[in-house]
Amino acid sequence: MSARPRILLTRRWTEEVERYLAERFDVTLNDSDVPMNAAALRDAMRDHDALCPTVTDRIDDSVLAAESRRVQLIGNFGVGYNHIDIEAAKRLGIRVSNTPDVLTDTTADLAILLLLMTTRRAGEGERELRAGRWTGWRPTHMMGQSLAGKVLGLIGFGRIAQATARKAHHAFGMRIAYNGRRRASTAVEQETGAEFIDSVDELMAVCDVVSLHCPGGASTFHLVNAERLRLMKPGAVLINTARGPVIDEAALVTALTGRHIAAAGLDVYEEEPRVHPGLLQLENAVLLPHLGSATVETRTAMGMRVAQNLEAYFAGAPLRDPVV
Ligand code: 8YV
Repeated sequence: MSARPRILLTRRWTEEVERYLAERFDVTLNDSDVPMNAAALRDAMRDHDALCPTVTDRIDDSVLAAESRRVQLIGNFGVGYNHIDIEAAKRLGIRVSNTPDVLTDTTADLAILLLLMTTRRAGEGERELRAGRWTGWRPTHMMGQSLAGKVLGLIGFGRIAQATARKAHHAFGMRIAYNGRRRASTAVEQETGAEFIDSVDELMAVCDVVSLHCPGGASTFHLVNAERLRLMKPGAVLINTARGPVIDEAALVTALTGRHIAAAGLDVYEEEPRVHPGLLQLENAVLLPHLGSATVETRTAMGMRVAQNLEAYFAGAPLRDPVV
């Protein structure tokens, strides 16, 4: 009989991490790699010591409070945990961990990719060329916007926002403004070139590009709504690598259709994997399929970070990345 803790990964992880975990735990894999429904998640809660979900799993009260629950730890694969009912976990005494740090630069790189693709109209250009519509070079062809001296405004100023600020400021000469729950230290402000603006409305109104880096969940639902989109400068750009529901997608479609703002670069959506049909029609929307942390190195590092939390927990040591 094996005394090894039983753990379940709700999706397939990189081979390296699956092998590492299999050497240390009794691992259940979801071979189909299709998201598990609530009933299957509840069953898993009864048969395992730890459950390792991703953003595609809804770990709500009904799952956490499964009858005859055995799971003691939710080892989330990802830094964001708005898909887990944290209050219910607290109430039930279930521990939750996440994977900060290891995806910071990779996700910031993707924000920069969207910043460049939107301001230089890269998606539009590629579509034109592939469709055989490119008639050749001309001085006024598909002109975008330069970045040097422009103001990048960050909503939320955690690790990923700070890394995005550093790259935009030092590599592209952008000026940086931010709004967050609290003001960063003077050292961080100096190093990232960032200036604190104490209202979201003001930040929306003064920036050339606004990039979202706040957590998801009820407190940020539709933070960027029709009124806030109207506050943006004509010709401004909106980037979202945080969580889809932070933006009212229908209102964004209206703002982009009327060209009040020049473009949006999105990696996340209100109801993934569904994308608002209005967005799909727009040349000035760059749309990626939630690829923020999707590099081999980072996805392996995220899995290893979950492994470290599992190992600590089952050794009776403090969690490396406790959420609860
Ligand atoms: C992940 C993310 O791809 O870590 C996060 O919060 O959004 C992404 O990097 C995904 O959430 C993994 O569950």
